[in-house]
Amino acid sequence: SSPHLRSYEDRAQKHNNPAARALLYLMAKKKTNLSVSVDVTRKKDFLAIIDAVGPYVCLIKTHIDILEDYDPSIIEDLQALSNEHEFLIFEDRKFADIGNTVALQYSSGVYKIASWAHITNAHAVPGPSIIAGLASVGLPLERGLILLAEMSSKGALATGAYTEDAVRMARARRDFVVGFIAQHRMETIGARDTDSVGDEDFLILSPGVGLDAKGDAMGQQYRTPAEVVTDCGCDVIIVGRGIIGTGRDIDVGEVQRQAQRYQVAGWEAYERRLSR
Ligand code: 5FU
Repeated sequence: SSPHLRSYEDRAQKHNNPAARALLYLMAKKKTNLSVSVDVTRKKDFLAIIDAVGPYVCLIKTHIDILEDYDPSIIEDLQALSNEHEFLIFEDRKFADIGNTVALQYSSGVYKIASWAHITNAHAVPGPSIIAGLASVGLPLERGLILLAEMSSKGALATGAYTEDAVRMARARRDFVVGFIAQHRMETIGARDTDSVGDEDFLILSPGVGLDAKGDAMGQQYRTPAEVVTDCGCDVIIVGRGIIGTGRDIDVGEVQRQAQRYQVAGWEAYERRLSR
């Protein structure tokens, strides 16, 4: 049956990729399908938010390059919080170049993403070579890759045949590609032969989730956890401003309350989906 009708626990036991297995295991253990997107520019806020939401999330999503006061000690602090609160780390890097270049961007430079991010993501636009390039770095480190099959923003070009081709690219590299950024499940997409799909288990990570707002002034579009998880069968809800707010000053107590609220909403939506 389609993976979204099975429990996270069951899927954890059967998944072949270590990062996906660890994520599904944590989701079941902590009863959370929430990923918080920590889109702030100051180290102090970044770490305070992660410490506050840590107990409620399975995955912390970062844009490491927006930190203004980045230094390598931030990664050590992030890893300590990841161990303390038990969450994985997803750098939302959206790689989009030829294989050789993305391998360098992933392994090297200022951020050395592969050394600390359990999961990262890539656009499908360069074709299969982008997966080969990232896999050359990530597979030996037991990392997982998410492909962007759809986007949450208004007018996104990743639709139709593009989305289908992204799914085909992923199917050819199931050792490393563990899922999609998407708004729906992808199993029903494209030509499928029973052999290749039998044990296919792609995680669907969905950004564009909010309980209060419907969108922002720059084309973001929000759906509720119930729409995303129960109705559309997605596995992980990614929430940024719905939890961390939109102001410059961070209210850590409020951030924690919102994280708890989204955790409950996401988990209830998952339980409803399984009981259908
Ligand atoms: F791939 C995508 C996408 O399609 N939509 C997104 O919003 C990624 N995102 C990211 O999720 C985006 O870069 C933000 O980091 C986050 C959503 O933040 P929000 O504050 O919940 O809108």
